Amino acid sequence: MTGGPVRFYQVGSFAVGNRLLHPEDRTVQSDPDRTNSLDSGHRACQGCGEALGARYALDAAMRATGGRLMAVNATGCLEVFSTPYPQTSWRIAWLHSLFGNAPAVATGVAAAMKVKGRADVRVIGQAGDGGTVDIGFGCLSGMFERNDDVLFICYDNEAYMNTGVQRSGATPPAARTATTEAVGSQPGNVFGQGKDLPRLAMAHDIPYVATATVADLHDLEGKVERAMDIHGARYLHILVPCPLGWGTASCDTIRVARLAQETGLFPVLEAEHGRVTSVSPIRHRVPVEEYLSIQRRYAHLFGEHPSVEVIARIQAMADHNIARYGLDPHQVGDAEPEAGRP
Ligand SMILES: Cc1ncc(C[n+]2csc(CCOP(=O)(O)OP(=O)(O)O)c2C)c(N)n1
Ligand code: SF4
Ligand SMILES: [Mg+2]
Repeated sequence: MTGGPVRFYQVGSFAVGNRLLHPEDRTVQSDPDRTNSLDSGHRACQGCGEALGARYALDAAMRATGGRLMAVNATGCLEVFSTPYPQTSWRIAWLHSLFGNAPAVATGVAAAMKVKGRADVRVIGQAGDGGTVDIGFGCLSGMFERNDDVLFICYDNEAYMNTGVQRSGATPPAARTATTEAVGSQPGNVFGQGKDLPRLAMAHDIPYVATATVADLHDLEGKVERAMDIHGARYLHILVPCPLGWGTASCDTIRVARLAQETGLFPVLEAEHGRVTSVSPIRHRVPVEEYLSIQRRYAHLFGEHPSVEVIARIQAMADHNIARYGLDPHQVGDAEPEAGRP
């Protein structure tokens, strides 16, 4: 369809309705000829943010590369729920190795393709937050430092979900996991500096770093397409809520991801060669309570005697992100000029 303004009610869902939009404005998912890279029938929990994020990311990468793509997967939920032997939900060339070495294996695949004269075949490495920020970090930092021609995607659900919700270096302060239980005088995960992987990636000065959430899937697709246009090491960090580990309703996956962005706790941005080039502004700024209180992993902060101090510390983290990246358009002049630079 061409011409004439399309009204909101005509646009409908990202998956189907936006076929009414101008072709350039449509999502990859609205294309009936999309790859369906991660096909239905896999064993992810209902409402799994990781399954949703991976499907959109890989379909966008397939379209951007004309189907010349290989994916290398670390161990984790995404690998386990998609490939119960002898079945697979992947309809693309896909390789699993170990929990900690996906960036190195992806580098090897890209090198092998080059040697075979098939540098047109592009490579994606992908892992959960544990596989990225903890056990895989040495391999990932090497991949960045050598500027290997790989897009590495971290699906961040903020804990080791596949093995029963243990804490990772990306688990936020105060969150309850199986290894940071809601007991004692300071329940949940400790407050620390955490591992801010997007900023660590930026510190390597690689060509492209971006963050996204499953609440804005059009933005996610656009970032994958941009990343596939660039050569060298690229990093995409996607927030993917996990209903099981976060204690959220499976129907709230998108809502909780949107709240993470709108509180400022998860800044959505792009950076090139170590400098932030764009941020997604917060449209409706909300206090962190709205985000925390719908997740059972924070239930110990609420109830009869709410942990006012802890909630205030989390709010301060959100405010710090908002000031650092200039996320609130109503709070002009707060962005640090060299955001992302250590
Ligand atoms: C060397 C090694 N240690 C531990 C494990 C067990 N293990 C498999 S997946 C996993 C956690 C994965 O967490 P994450 O990377 O965050 O992915 P998620 O399941 O949360 O998507 C662990 C501890 C392993 N497979 N190999
Ligand atoms: S445990 Fe979490 S990440 Fe794993 S399949 Fe279930 S919802 Fe997805
Ligand atoms: Mg995880």
